[in-house]
Amino acid sequence: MRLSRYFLPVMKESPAEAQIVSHKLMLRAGLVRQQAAGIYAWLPLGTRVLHKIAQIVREEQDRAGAIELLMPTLQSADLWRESGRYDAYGPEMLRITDRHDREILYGPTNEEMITAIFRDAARSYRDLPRTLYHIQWKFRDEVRPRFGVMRGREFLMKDAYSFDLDEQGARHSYNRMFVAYLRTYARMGLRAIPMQADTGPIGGDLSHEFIVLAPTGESEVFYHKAWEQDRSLDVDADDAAALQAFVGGLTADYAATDEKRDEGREREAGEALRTSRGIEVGHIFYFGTKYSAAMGLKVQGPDGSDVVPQMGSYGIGVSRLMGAIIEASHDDKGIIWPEAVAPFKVGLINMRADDAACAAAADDLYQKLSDAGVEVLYDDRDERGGAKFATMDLIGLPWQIVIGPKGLANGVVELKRRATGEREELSAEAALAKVAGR
Ligand code: 5CA
Repeated sequence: MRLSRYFLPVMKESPAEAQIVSHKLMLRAGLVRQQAAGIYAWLPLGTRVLHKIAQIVREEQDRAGAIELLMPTLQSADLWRESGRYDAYGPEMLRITDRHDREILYGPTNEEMITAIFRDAARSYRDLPRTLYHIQWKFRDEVRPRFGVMRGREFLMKDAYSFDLDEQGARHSYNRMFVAYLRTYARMGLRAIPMQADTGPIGGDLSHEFIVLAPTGESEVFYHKAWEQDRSLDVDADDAAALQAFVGGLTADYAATDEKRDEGREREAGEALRTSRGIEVGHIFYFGTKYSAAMGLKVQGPDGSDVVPQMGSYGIGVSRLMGAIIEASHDDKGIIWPEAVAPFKVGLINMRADDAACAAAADDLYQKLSDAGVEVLYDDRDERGGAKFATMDLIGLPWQIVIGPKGLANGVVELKRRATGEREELSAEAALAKVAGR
């Protein structure tokens, strides 16, 4: 992509309305623009990152055996009356009336709808177990939307729902998601700690929040320092007993949100107890038959009698993750994208757009990078070098390649790693080979 033809409105100054660094950087780097309180437009660069985050989430859901579908954002009020949550959900639910005076709502979550879809199709125990998921916009009329996309009113969520024949099966589905979540966050360069958590309006008694530690996080959390190390996620997820033992081993180390603190376990942890603030990037729930029983979902069991499926639900804050990644990975110049979610892999800078030799060399390298399948943003604008460097550092692409007249005379370009600031001079071919990973 040529920057001269792209849409990248960056801001030099920190916008006054933003309190935390990720919100400031998302506005400055041209990722989002606020349209109303807690409602954002995703600009082209932000859209690319959002898609990459969603794709990693999708790949790990698929790997865990979950099946993707897509449910609508708008739902009928009657559906929610079946579970009894229409009145219980309160003012966070955005309620709308259509032209026929029918009550609808913008979905804050999808337990009711998926239960109805499954109920109308599932007949026997052979239709179980299944886990279905979608990646769809949600709306919650939060009292205090804040921190940009961290606590929005409209936000993108991955929500999965599992249906099992019995409690043992449901725990296996839960454990599969548990490990899939840790893998998902690790691929984005994040360490998320699973913490015992409250279930709130979703319900149930087993629940974990996945928390990324950050001083600006909204939750206060408590954990054993063992969680500060990377952990192996190498386990056979098809082997229910092995998986149960693995998750049991992980959760042997204490970690809890404020609502679920356990004095006994904190005493046990002693000196190793840590306290911090954190960002909730995911939340998983096992709630048994709460929705299946209320909504009349049942299937015929192996012995011919009716079975009410056991359910769980599993959320990831896809749009919130963008804020969390930036909180975890930035410096005073701007964002430092982990390669897996970077909007482009390489920023190519021509220092002198008015110099024919520089322009020809930069055009040539741009073509070769594109041909090699490397995602590249090419700053071909007629601007000062200093402004180009500042923009590239601000938007945080993992690699920068700089072409200038002096280097060109010596047959070299400059390759810079954004994360470390490390620079080297090498031939254009060598730079191409290095960023293309061959
Ligand atoms: N139905 C369940 C799981 S599918 C559910 O809705 N869980 S939740 O309420 O915990 O939301 C799941 C995730 O969405 C949260 O962990 C959080 O990462 C994200 N999330 C929730 N509210 C917001 C919000 N207002 N803005 C941005 N992300 C949010």
